[in-house]
Amino acid sequence: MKAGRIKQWAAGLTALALPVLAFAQQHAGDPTSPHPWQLNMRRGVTQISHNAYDAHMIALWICVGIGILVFGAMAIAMFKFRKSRGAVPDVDFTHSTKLEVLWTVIPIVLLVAMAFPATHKLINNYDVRNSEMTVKVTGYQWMWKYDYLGEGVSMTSRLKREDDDLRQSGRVPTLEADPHYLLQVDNELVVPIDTKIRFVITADDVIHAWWVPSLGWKQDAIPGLINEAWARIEQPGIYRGQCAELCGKDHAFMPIVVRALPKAEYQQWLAAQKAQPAAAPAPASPAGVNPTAPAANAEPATAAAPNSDATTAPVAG
Ligand SMILES: [Cu+2]
Repeated sequence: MKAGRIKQWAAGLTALALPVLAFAQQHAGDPTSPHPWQLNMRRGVTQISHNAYDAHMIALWICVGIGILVFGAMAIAMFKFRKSRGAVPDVDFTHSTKLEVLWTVIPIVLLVAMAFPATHKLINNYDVRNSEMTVKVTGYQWMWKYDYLGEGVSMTSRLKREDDDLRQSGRVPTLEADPHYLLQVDNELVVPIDTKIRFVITADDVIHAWWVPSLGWKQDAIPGLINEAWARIEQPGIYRGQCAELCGKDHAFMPIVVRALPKAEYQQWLAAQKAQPAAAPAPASPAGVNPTAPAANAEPATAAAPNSDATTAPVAG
């Protein structure tokens, strides 16, 4: 009986300690990509993602405080005033006005205190003014099309051939052999860092959603509607994401890969794209959209990138 109770207490305390683990993980590993047993959000590489992370941490710690108070009070009440100690219930007690006012006012104050910074950050998320470039993202069943507006550069981006073959082969992929299984594409979205990029997002058939966690947002791609979002990426690297709206049988197989390059390298890449003979960028024929140039120029950023993977770059052929 006694041993069982100790076990219960141990389990309870372990559960309470989980947020501490999450806190400890804040500074562990790569902040831009997930790792096994990660409990907490990643911090990401844009101001928007940092805002989301900060708002999440504030709310988490307030919840931890409330949890300790509430479960602590319950534990004390159950332990100190238990029947075996001869505790007698107070049958005359009905309510306490003071307490009721207190436990109404405190949550209101907490909610308002959290709502103010959260609203401020949310408004900032949708402020696409003063963008330096615009990328149009169009969702298709089952790939993405990227148009660099005003540059005359377009490409489609679909699941990397090797991953597609692997998923249909019946072979079981492993983390060691295929670290980015189903998160690799033929043509990556190449963008510059330290640049306010406006994304206009739509779809051509059904509703999709463009989601790269490290950028800090997720935006629906809806046929006949243009949604906006923006990002200013702080460090070069490869950031992976996925379609986040169930869009049909291959919903799980339309990943997103963003390759952020230093400005000069991005300009080189863009120039190389423009120099390409105008291959018709029809979504039906992604093979015609120069897979060699981005890979070749992107190579230097791979070396500098914190979460780089050299295997992704040379997709050519
Ligand atoms: Cu989709």
